[in-house]
Order: sequence, then structure tokens, then C-alpha cells
Amino acid sequence: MTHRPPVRGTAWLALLLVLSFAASSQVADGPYLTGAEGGGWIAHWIEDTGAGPRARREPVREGDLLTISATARVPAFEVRLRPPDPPAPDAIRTAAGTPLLVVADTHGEYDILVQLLQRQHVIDERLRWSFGRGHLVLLGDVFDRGAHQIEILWLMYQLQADAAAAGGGVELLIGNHEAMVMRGDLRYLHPRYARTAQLLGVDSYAALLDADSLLGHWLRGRAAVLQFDDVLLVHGGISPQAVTRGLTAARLNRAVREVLMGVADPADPELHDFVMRSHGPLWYRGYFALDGAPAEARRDDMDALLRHLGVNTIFVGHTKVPKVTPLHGGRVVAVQVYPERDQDSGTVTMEAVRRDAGRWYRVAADGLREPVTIDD
Ligand SMILES: [Mn+2]
Repeated sequence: MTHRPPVRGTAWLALLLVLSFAASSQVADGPYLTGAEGGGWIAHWIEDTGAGPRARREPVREGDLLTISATARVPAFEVRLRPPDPPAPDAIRTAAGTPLLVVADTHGEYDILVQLLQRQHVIDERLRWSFGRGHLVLLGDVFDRGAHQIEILWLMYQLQADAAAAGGGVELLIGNHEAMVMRGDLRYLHPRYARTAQLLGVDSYAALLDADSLLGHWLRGRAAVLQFDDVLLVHGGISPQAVTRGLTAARLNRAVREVLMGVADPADPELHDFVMRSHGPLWYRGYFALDGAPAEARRDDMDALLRHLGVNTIFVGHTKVPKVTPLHGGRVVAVQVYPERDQDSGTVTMEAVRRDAGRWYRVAADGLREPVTIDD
């Protein structure tokens, strides 16, 4: 028997669908800065003229200020274009007591990320750095699913410079969705960006983030694996195979970078293959018991792995958990609580991990701050 809802209900449902599509179908997009002949870049925007979208192009160069448009919930902010950054470090050592906030996959959920950063006093109401000498690390997967990946990229780009000027730091790690989009796998791309590529007349959205583009070059210089004091930060995880393979953060970062740069004749093609597969750092899920099966990595494996890497704990995103969860007796901490907003109440779900004065806290976009015991 087919259940037919009353007509009145159907009309409401239709209205809700229209409204939710309107909310997610922001037309304006950009800027995308593609490399220009003779240096500098061409900035490409999609503008909403009211009578439909229109492409705008303008040459820009180092030192220029560009405005990143406001969204429904987040104000506009400015970015200053700077010379290419050096590649991200493989390791960061900070003075005792340096605060750290670790945020996992954001998947285009810009306003939820901004709310979380504001509630944690990492940025202020105008999105300016207010974390002083603190460090912010995003564990990758800024791209795909949600509608606002480009805003997140620009915000991280600008905060990186502002944090460095304040004696702190910002690192965006490479997740599997960064690798997918940069390599042209656009299966999970939000429709907003497919439309942008079409309006700008490029074959693929990936062309707007190629190695000659400002953000594409910047992204290819990020790390996939970061040793931060006595912990390791990575999107998916480090397989215990790293021990027998002799893999370090430096080797993994070099291999991921070479893949994303499209290095034609790599010294270690087998490693290039490894880093883009299920046991590579962007994809690994072996710390987790999934689909009723026990975790692939056992506690003995984890001890050998941590000794090999020279850290006490590995923090990962990529695999969803209902709350920030220590695993394997605190050898791993799972951080990815998927960012969501309840459409009725407006309340948001998203968690992160924070270190203050050497202690760890589970924090959330609603302002929650709760000590979390990581060690046995
Ligand atoms: Mn992922």
C-alpha cells in the first residue's frame, strides 16, 4: 500500500525544499586566482547580478587586498595576497603551555567552523586572529559535500599569515577530499562549484585549483602528516605498516606532495601508490572497529608505531564518531564529529580538541569545554 501524505503536508514539503535549495544555492563564488603570463594571477569571480550570474575577471598581484564575500551567517573579510609560502613543516615544536586547537573535517560547513573558532576565541566576530601564540590545525577535508569550501580555504590562507605575525600558527593538513578534488575526482563536489566551473568556461573545477593557481599552489605545499610536540596529526591515520616500511612524516609528506604536483617520474612510484590508497595517511581507517569487525590495528601494533614515529598519541579525522573519542587506551584520538546544523532549532553539532596548559579538552561549537583523559 502506498502512503499518501495529505495535500497540505505536500505543499509544506515543497516549500521547505524550495527554501532549502535557495539557502544552499548561493550563486556568487570566488575569487579563484589562476596563474597569469609573466607573473601575478587572474582573479575570477562569479557575481550575482540579480538578473543571473556573471563572470568577472581582473588581474591581481602580490600585496593586493581581496574581499571574500559574506554568507548568510558569516561577515565578509579581506585577504592580502602574498608571495608563495614555503612548504609546511613536517614537525612543529612549541614552548610549554602553547595552546592548540585541532579541528577535523569541515566539508564546506563554513558558518559552523566559524562559530566553533569564535566560541573558542581563536578568531573574533570579524574573523580576525585572536589566539595569540596559539596554534590551529585543521585535519583536512575542507573540500566537498557542503557549499562553502572556498571561504574556508581563504580564511585559513589569511589566518595563517595573521597567526604567524602574532607568534602562533595555522596549518591545514591534506585530506582525501583535497587530493580527490585537486586530481579531478569531483564526485562529491557541491553543485555550486560545478556551476562555477561551467560559468568560467573551464573543463573541470580542478583547473581553478591547479598548481599554477594561488590556492592550488598553497594547498600542494601543505603537509599530510604533522608532528606537533608529542602528538601526530593526520587526516586518516598512519597504518602500522609504516614501521616495516620505514615511513616517517617527512617521507609521507614528500610523497603526497609529489603526487599532487603530478611529478612524472617519481623516485618511489610504489610509495606514491601507497599514499593514495586505503592504507595511506589520507584514507586509513584501521584504528576503528567498523561494520562489526574489530579494528585492524592492535594495541601492540600501535605501541610499535608510536615508538617508530616518536609520539605519544595520533589525532585523526576522516572517520566519524559521535563525540571526541580516545581509542586504543589513548594511543589514538578520533576527532571527527560531523558538522551539522539542525534546521529547526539552528543548533550546531561539531567538536574539536583543545590543549591548554598541557591539558586536553573536548570542545564544541556550542561552547562546551570538558576535560578529556587521553592516557590510560
Ligand atoms: Mn576523509
